Amino acid sequence: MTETARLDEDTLERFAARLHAAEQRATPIARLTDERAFTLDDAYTIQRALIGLKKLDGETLVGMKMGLTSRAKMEQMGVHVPIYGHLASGMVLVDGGAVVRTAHCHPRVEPEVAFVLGRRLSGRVTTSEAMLAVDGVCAALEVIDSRFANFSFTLPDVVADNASSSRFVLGSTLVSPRSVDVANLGMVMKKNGRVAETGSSSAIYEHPARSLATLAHLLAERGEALEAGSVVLAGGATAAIAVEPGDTIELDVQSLGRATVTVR
Ligand code: OOG
Ligand code: MG
Repeated sequence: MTETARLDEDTLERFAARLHAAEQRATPIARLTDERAFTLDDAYTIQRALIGLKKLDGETLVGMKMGLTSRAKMEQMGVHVPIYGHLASGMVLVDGGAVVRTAHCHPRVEPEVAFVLGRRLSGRVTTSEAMLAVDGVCAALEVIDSRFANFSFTLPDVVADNASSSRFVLGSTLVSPRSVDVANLGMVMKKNGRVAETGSSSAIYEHPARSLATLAHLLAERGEALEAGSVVLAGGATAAIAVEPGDTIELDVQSLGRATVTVR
């Protein structure tokens, strides 16, 4: 197999701008890899350039997310490597808040567990060291939206597209990690009052804290860290579900409480 060539500066910026425009217009585009193959490292460089464009729009960084950390998500998307993405201020929805369908290409919702960090977390930490940096744990719903047509992508595409990040809701109750063991909590996601998906927090990379520790490792490879106060989404525990205007999605996580999002 021949080695994939590095992208030049112009192409990196052009790809980031194309993703940014697709998101702003809520209009899907062809996969970037259809035009040029690129490495995972270049994909993360495009992701950072995309976040740079969001910052120019006035957004700030509020945290990070892990993605493709559960078997259900890997199977659904056909990509079997955990990835990470950036969470920006424009992605925050209040609990019970509404997603505007027309602002997205093809939104889907997935059940997650989120951490709020009390202090900085960096480097090759163990799962228990990672948990020591956590101040609060809560139920979370992530609204993902691929900027690629048919929600179809390869690993470098989805990384460049900021891991399909779009919106997220944190449950109103923040629980101390000292008072609950997050290893194996039951999770039930309902759509319009009916059970849509059920699972366990153990599906998230075997343990949500392992997902957090892995995120710290991955960031350290690029000389970065998780800052105090950051929100971290550990990853979807089940497959994501498509949503349409009028839908209400509720997630209950055992011992953590509920998070709700509506679509209009
Ligand atoms: C990629 C994002 C995956 C998760 O929690 O697994 C993700 C996608 O499914 O489009 O956020
Ligand atoms: Mg997710």
